[in-house]
Amino acid sequence: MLNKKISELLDDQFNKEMYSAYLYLDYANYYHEQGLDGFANWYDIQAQEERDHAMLIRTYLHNNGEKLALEAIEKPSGVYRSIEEPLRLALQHERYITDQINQIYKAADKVNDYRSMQFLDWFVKEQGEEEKNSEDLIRKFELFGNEAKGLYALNQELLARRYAAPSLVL
Ligand code: OFO
Repeated sequence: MLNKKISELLDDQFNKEMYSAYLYLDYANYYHEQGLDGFANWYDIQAQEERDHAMLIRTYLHNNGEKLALEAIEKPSGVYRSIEEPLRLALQHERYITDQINQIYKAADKVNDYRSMQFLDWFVKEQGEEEKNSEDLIRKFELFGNEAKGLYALNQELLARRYAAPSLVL
């Protein structure tokens, strides 16, 4: 059994990870519509990773005898004003998720829930990587994305991304 508050926060985080997957699928759909299959591939894989994160939380809750309540997943906007906009929104979103993970970590520390803190260590590191990836992508877009050849090359680079299962196994 976990502390009730920690269990609730993790349950809520499951929903946020599923929303992240939904959000990134929305970006992927947008890029498909724009003919940018590399950008779409990048966010399709991103969405899959977010779903993995949700499933890790689910497994952790189950392994600790906790129930998981499935709540409705918020609807992403589906409307973007420029090719660059989802990239910037993704960074904002990752920073928000980092803050949420940090808050659960802090709450776990408060109730001496070292097990959950150890579980969350992986997510803390992962968020650092995801923020960096989002920042790098914005930087590359600023450098190359505003002219056709550069955008084509960047799209090709993103097309080469392959899915890798999470390094955390529970
Ligand atoms: Fe779930 O990894 Fe970022 O948001």
